[in-house]
This record gives sequence, structure tokens and C-alpha cells, in this order.
Amino acid sequence: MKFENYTSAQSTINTTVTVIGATSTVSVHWAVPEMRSGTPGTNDDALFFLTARTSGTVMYTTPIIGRTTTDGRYDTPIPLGPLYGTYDIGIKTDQHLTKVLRNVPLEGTNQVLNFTQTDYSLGTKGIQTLVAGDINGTIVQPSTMGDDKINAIDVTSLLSQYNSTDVHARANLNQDGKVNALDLTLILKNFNRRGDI
Ligand SMILES: [Ca+2]
Ligand SMILES: [Ca+2]
Ligand SMILES: [Ca+2]
Repeated sequence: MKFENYTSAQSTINTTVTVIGATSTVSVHWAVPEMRSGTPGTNDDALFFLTARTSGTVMYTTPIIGRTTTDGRYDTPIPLGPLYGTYDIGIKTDQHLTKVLRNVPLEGTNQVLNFTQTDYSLGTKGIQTLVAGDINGTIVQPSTMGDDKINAIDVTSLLSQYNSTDVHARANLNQDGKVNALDLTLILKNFNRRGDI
């Protein structure tokens, strides 16, 4: 956000005009869930929202939950409200902990966020993946979609969905044909993990 002062020659009153920079947007290219079944890049879709943070404090949360493509992309630019400056940007899905990219410059243009890298500025597809297992709560809105912790609540939820054949069941972490021992093994591997802050 930029502030400029204007003084009208015709007026005896100084008028302050606030000039807001063009809305900053981001797109996702890529975010890859860990250990999805099938050929890499063909089963990477997930429901997600984004947060913009400063020193771990969330300054903005995207209100809409979107779904990435099967190759882990979301190409439509997502507005980040009135933010202008440098922020850390996190992605949170219905099955995964928040993953944060640091120091993303939001300056009125679109930034492509590559969560397969540790650094937002690197454009090639890397090997970083989203940590699976945060499946408590509901997917109705960002504030209820998990709690960025993988603990007994999530394991209990997984067990309650055991043997489900719904490929989009939240407990179907690898999105294959069934909620089974593969998903349970994955959530236990990540037990006690926390999302990035
Ligand atoms: Ca899928
Ligand atoms: Ca959780
Ligand atoms: Ca499964």
C-alpha cells in the first residue's frame, strides 16, 4: 500500500488521498501431496487455501477453498486482499499440514508459488511434498479444515473411515482405492508433526 499527499490549489483544505497498489495475486505451480498412488504428477489434487504471514502471524487467509489439478497446480491468480509488501505464504490442504514459502514479494503482480521447492524463487519442480495426516475438522471453510497438528484426533478420524472406498475421503491420504493400512502407516509416520508457522 502506498500513500501520497495531494494538495488542491483551489481548496483551502488539504486532502489526503490513499492510493492502493494493484491487488497482488498468486498462483500455485506446484503443490505435491506426499506418497499419492499412481504415476507422479497424475494424482496430486487437493482442496486448499492460502495464508499470508508476517513473522508467524497470519495477516490474511483466502476465503475460498479451491482444488488443485491432478498435477498439483492452480493457475488462476488468487487475490491476496489488500496486502502489499513481503510476506510468507502458506498452503494448507484438507489432508496436509501447512507448508510455507518465505519472503514472497507481493507488489501488485502475480507470483507463482512453487511448494516443491524450499525457496519461492526457484521455478523448477523440486522434491518437497506436503506432509499428510491433518484430517480433523470439516472442509466447509479454512478455519475448520484441520488444526495443523497430526495427533490422536486425526488417527481416530482415519480409523473411523477405515475401509472406505471413497477416493476423496480425507482419510484416503494416498488417494487410491481404499482407506487402509497404507494410509494408516503414512499418518503414523507423521505423528506429532506440526505445520510451518
Ligand atoms: Ca486424486
Ligand atoms: Ca489435526
Ligand atoms: Ca488409501
